[in-house]
Amino acid sequence: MANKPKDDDGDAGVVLETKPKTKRPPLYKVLILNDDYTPMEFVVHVLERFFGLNHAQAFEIMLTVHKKGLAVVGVFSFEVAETKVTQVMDFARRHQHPLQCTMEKE
Ligand code: TYC
Repeated sequence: MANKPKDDDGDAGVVLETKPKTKRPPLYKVLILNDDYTPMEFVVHVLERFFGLNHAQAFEIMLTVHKKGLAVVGVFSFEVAETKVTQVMDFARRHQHPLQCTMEKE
């Protein structure tokens, strides 16, 4: 019988271990856009109601949007960001304000 070398498993040293794939899911920024018609108090209310901001934080972000044109109001998973955008857009439409809310991959 042939004398097979004991430690030759035939894999010629193939590296089988790979880096564990632990890619985090992408995050999405939710943005509020300025317009000329939506009342400031309405925007402040939206930021308190849907983004859990206190009155001072909400007022500050509203003013940033008013002056700069837009601001990021939060960063969320895709599903949560999409829900926030829908909630804000529905709420604004129901109150007949043209407020716009969008999301953008971070
Ligand atoms: N520019 C609006 C006004 O003067 C106020 C406003 C702020 C509107 C922020 C939208 O996202 C907005 N009444």
